[in-house]
Amino acid sequence: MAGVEPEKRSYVDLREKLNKNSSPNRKQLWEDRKRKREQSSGSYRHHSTHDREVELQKVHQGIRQRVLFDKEECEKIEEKIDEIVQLANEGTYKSRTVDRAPLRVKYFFGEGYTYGKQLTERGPGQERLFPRGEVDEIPEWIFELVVSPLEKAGIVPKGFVNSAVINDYQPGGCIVSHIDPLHIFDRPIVSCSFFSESSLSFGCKFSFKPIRTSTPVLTLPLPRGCVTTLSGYAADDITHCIRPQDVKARRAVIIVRRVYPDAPRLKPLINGTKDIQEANSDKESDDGDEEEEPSSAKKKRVVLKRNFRRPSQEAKDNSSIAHPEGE
Ligand SMILES: O=C(O)CCC(=O)C(=O)O
Repeated sequence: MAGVEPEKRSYVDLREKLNKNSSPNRKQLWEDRKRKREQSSGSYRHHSTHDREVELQKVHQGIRQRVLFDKEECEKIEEKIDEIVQLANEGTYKSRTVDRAPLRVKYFFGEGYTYGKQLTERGPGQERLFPRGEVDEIPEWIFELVVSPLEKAGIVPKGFVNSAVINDYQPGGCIVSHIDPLHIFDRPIVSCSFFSESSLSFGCKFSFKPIRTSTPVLTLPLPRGCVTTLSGYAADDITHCIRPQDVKARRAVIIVRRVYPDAPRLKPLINGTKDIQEANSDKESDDGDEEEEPSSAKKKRVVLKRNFRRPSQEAKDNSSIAHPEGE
């Protein structure tokens, strides 16, 4: 069973899985997983107790947890997070670095990508990295205070991390159910929790207005200073989320990941044109569970959608670009 495990936990098994996951045929893997998810029809209500237990076991097998940062280390990292918040409020960062929603702000470093309602063609497999240089570099302190301890503990191989995201949640903030895009991010997905305890829920459906969540398959405590890694079934075959009721006080997470070198990327704007064409268009068509990302302002989404519209689609689709909340 997953839970916070003792200090000296070995991560060797994760690295083995990691090697398996770097095989070139990720598209095939994605399609197989999609088929499996469709077979189980996404409804946990109709599963037998046995099915639920089997699934729960598979989720637990893909989770490792360990309290890696002590109180002093947490305080130091939390001060640095506060500095990031201040720099963002002063307008220091590139626009793609900061993504604001009402009770949650995301800061992307190293790499950023289109997701949720920023996408014209919505759904898993459609996510694209922003052109190189459109988000700020990973701050040095993240390497020193977070990545280096993770490497020393054997949680990630040296040089693995090329992307860091900080989510800063206010009470009631959330991240809707999603799977971190398989065509963009290697496994494991590593997250480090700060400021206060929260919980990560698996296999939970969101509905909106008012926001509601179904009963999760698993709700995993995330204490302050705890590192959680997701791989295998827990990362690839079941969605995870942070429910609003599980953020009772300000909480932040630093998610460190490896972006594949060949992950599909948007081309930079040329001559100020608003159309962004996609690089690696042969990598489209992956599919899977949906990320149901609620967004801060519909207005902002509309602008983004226009920006990501491809010329071929512009001709086909002149209809409304607003989508209902919550997919
Ligand atoms: O807040 C967390 O611990 C998880 C966040 C997450 O899954 C994400 O931002 O993709």
